[in-house]
Amino acid sequence: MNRPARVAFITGATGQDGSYLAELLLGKGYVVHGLVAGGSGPTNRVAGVHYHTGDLADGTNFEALLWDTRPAELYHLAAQSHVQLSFEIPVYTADVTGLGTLRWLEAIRNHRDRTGDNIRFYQASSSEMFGKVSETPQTELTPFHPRSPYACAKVFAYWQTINHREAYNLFACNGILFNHESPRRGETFVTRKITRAAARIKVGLQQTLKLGNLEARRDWGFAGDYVEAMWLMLQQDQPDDFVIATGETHSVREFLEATFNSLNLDWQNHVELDQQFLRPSEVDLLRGDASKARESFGWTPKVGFRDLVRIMVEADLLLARRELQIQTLVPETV
Ligand code: G4F
Repeated sequence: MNRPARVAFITGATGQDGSYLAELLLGKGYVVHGLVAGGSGPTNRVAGVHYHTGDLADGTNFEALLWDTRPAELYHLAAQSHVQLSFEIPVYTADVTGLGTLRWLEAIRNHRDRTGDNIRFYQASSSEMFGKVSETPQTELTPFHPRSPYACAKVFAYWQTINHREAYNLFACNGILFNHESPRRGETFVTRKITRAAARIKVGLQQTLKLGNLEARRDWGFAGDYVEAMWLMLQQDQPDDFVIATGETHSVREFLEATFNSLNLDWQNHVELDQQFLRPSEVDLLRGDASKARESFGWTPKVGFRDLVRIMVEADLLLARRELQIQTLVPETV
């Protein structure tokens, strides 16, 4: 007899991580449900996923969604995830990114009381929580010193996840993920902003790229590798918290150089520094140590820094060429 398929629920299902995770889970035979915010467009939709509408700032339909879909695993990836934007809308960020997590944890707890279902919960915690770092590399034991409203909200959500584990015995895990990128990354994040602009410059669609702090250092991995770690975390016997990182750090300037060099362009001819992209308080250096994840469930990153740049540049070059073709076919009307 065939075993019934496992059911997973992903919040932020049409985001970069949500779409890679949905593909991974569908490939493993899961039935996948995804939450998307009411106003969000059809970014990164994956065929085969059942999408539902919901809002982290509301939460009134979360229990009904659990009742209707009966997931075994819930991956909470949705958030107001842009660090710089969080300085402009701090209260909204705290509500969505911080309280939004608590709304899901409470829905899962109430659902268990009603049904007996023990839904496994994954919280998308962030290396931004380390902020002004007190040691390098950062591990699960490194103290947090958040440097933005976004990071403060993520620290709240991190501890709330642990509190639900300890107080109510929920199977709840924090994945402390360092920056992870891909061709599906939003265009306002620095890596994608760079690869997208460099490709457009290459084909003549753009001349300049405005950036902020080039000296910030990040531990950049490939999003496709990182969603596998999320799944592995929820397959363990005990819930726990894990750092997911490559162990390498590079500056924004290095990412810029690698991108422009790969297209035979000199970034210095195109990049302008623009104060509006500087943050009131910055995270200068992130480099993670993912030894615990490696030792616990064998996770290691497959895509390195140079390959990540190459993958993103190739995808954005295709996009830029297509954009150019459309502009040539449809001349601007006056
Ligand atoms: O690409 P970023 O905006 O990513 P950031 O702030 O590190 O946050 C990302 O990674 C976190 C994981 O550590 C996630 F939790 C979070 O949700 C998000 O996905 O900026 C990276 C660095 C910063 O130091 C920033 O100051 O790039 C610098 N930067 C320089 N010029 C810029 C720009 N960042 C952006 N977004 N745009 C610029 O023009």
